[in-house]
Amino acid sequence: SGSEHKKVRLISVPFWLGSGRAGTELGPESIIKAGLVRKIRSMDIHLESEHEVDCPIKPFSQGTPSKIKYLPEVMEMSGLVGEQVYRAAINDSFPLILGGDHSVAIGSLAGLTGHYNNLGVIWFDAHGDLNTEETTPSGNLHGMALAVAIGKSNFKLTDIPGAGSLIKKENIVIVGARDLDPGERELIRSEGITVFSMHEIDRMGIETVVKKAIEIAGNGTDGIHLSFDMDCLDPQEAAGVGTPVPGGLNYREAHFALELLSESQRVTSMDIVEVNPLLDYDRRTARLAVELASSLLGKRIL
Ligand code: 5AB
Ligand code: MN
Ligand code: MN
Ligand code: MN
Repeated sequence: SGSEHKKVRLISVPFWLGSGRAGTELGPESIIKAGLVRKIRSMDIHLESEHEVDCPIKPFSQGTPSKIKYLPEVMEMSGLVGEQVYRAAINDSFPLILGGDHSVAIGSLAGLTGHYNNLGVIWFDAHGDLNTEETTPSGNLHGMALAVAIGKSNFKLTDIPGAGSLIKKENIVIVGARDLDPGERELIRSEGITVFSMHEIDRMGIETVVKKAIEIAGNGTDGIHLSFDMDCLDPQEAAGVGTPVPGGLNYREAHFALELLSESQRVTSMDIVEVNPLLDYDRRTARLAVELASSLLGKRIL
């Protein structure tokens, strides 16, 4: 296994209900239109299949008012995504999951933990996605996905049928953070979660940060999932995301990070999430998503 898999399975998840803002359900189609399939086919990779998950697009949980928005829909989506991701993983294919908002990663991790005994996670994001039911300022599940994964919220990864164990906090690494809520900061401190914020990237450089991230997520694990929220990038590079935050990764840092991850041959799956085509007027964010995915899958300049 490793990132230079011969076989890739593309799993599209047109879903927005975890973000409370429509648009990301158009993400997979937009990334494919920007050339993802063409690009993968031009590389030395077998694109085994493309699968679109039939997830809820219209809310069905209205009338059950709760602080957390669309929990039943997110749970249904996660079960369906998990099934597809699990099937790809047991077939030794590299699951490439196209979101959708970042709650889609709950589905990816459900499927992956069904297959891997001990999965590490590298989470590129401007945000921590570590809110719980108690700390969320928005009620949006995409801001809780990592807390769900490590079992710190009431809703847990293991509530999804087919999920294996929770992700160990020792094996998760957040890269690119610059907008954390007070409750997230508190959780990071109390749980000792590794965060390489933009401050650490400025200080140490992206190469050192990525190498350390691979060490931590790879320590004693049998796979590393890369969850890539496009808002980790600076809004000048990727304006087409729902929650842009200034001061993010630049074009070259992002490319180099994914080339290093590819070289490591440790990454066994990837999600690309939070592309919102309604805000991506020139499709530049979708095109950048294509480039970054191909770097991770082994594209090189020479
Ligand atoms: B994303 C915020 N922390 O919880 C919250 O894009 C934003 O998946 C979450 O990183 C952003 O609502 C979630 C304020
Ligand atoms: Mn493998
Ligand atoms: Mn996120
Ligand atoms: Mn984010």
